[in-house]
Amino acid sequence: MHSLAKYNLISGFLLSGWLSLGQATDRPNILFAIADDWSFGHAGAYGCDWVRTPSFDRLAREGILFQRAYTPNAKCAPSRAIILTGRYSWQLENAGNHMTYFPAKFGGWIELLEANGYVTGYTGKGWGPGFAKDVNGKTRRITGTAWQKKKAKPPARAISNNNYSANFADFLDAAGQAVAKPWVFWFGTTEPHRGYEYGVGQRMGKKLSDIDRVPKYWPDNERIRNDLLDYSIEVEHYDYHLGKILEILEKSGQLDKTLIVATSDHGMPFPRVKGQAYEPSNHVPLAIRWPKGINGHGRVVTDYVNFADLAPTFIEASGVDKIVPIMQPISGRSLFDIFRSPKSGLVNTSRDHVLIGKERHDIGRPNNRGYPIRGIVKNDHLYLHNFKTDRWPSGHPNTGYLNCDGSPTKTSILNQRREGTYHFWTLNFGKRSQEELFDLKRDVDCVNNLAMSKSHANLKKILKNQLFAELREQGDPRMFGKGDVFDNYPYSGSATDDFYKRYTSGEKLRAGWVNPSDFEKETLD
Ligand SMILES: [Ca+2]
Repeated sequence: MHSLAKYNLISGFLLSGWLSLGQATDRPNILFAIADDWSFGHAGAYGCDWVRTPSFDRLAREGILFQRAYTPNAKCAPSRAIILTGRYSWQLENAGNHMTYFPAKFGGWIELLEANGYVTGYTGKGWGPGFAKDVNGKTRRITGTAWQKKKAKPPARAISNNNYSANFADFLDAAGQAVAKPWVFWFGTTEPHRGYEYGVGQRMGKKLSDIDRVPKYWPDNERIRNDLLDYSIEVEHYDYHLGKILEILEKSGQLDKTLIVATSDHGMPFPRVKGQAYEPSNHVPLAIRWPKGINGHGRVVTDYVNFADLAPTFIEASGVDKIVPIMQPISGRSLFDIFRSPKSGLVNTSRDHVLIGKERHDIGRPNNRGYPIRGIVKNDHLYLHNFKTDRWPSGHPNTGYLNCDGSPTKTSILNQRREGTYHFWTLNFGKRSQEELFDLKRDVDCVNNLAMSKSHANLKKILKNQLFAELREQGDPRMFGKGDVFDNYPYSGSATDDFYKRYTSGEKLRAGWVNPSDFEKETLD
């Protein structure tokens, strides 16, 4: 369906569902399980051996596994804002940025469901980093009421002591007091976000040789393989608590009347993945279990779906038919067509592409600027348009490439350049040409740019035209010469505002997510 048409369709009233969910007693509970920085493919259900995810695999086996689910924006705050509002990040004003102020006018589906009789709660990480306040300046409960009291000794240093599943149990007990009310719970781990305990993967019995392949954009060495194993331990921590939560639901008899969505906000916190717009950046794991609402089980679906589709799905499941005045018009499409179909593979031929993009993530470029990109993934090709090619894609070298979390992998690549080997540094941190085109079937790592290939000229033109036409329909300021608005929104972190100017004029500033050695002393170009 044309995006403008679906915009109108969902703006005031949602289509009534295939299921008869009109009565309050039919309304499912909703569990939204979101890891922080977990990449597509790193789950048993996707054929991965070195990251063990039995709980996620169970959801896939008893529900639907999605092979082509994407976040339109691969950074925590904008990705989560898309999930909450059903709008693309370029339709969310300052909420399209990272470390920002969430405009009060963009209500989310959890607030909508709460206003319509749901009990809502979350544990761990909800939306952020940034501030979300209502029109009166009061902090919004944008992912519900916080349940954070229960703590547990973490299995490794740098893993949170939040006992996520125990906090869910507390929530469920309290929700049980609210007789006959359905609930929404946002289970958001801070794993596998960095930092990691170096070497914990090997300490827990994994081997460097367990990793089947290292992507072509990183060197393959011991340090990086350790970094990958340490990441896997953190993914497994998310999966462990997901499993505990499924047990709690099963014991309470609520498992089958709960719509469960398990995913991650974007790809892993490694160079060229998180914060960028390549295939591994935006492609996310997604499994959905809901026996009462999904036709069949164990289905593997290859339709292109994206995070803007989640809000309308949850709203349709809840039976709420009016999103105004809480929410603004939704751009995504409810997944109910996929739920009700018995098919695996491609279910709906009109779900043939997704749009991705980004504006300002993090800090540290001159004049608080971001790195704007828009892109489209269609038929296993990715077209990217970089709007400001004079800027540094992963952040300015002199301020530590602040859109890339500090890590053994990052240090390894930065040190290679300092020792005279530029190949990996160029791929991960170097400037880019305006257009990039990748054949994802042959080049999932996106290292072979086909944008200048004559035989791909026509395909590039078609993808660019479709991308820009849809963005114009969606009102993207970047399409109307007004994209710099994203660089001018205030930062929510005043301590690091105007970082570049202050740091380069000698002020002692800290940015805890990078290493001191990430800051280049010399001027690079
Ligand atoms: Ca994240």
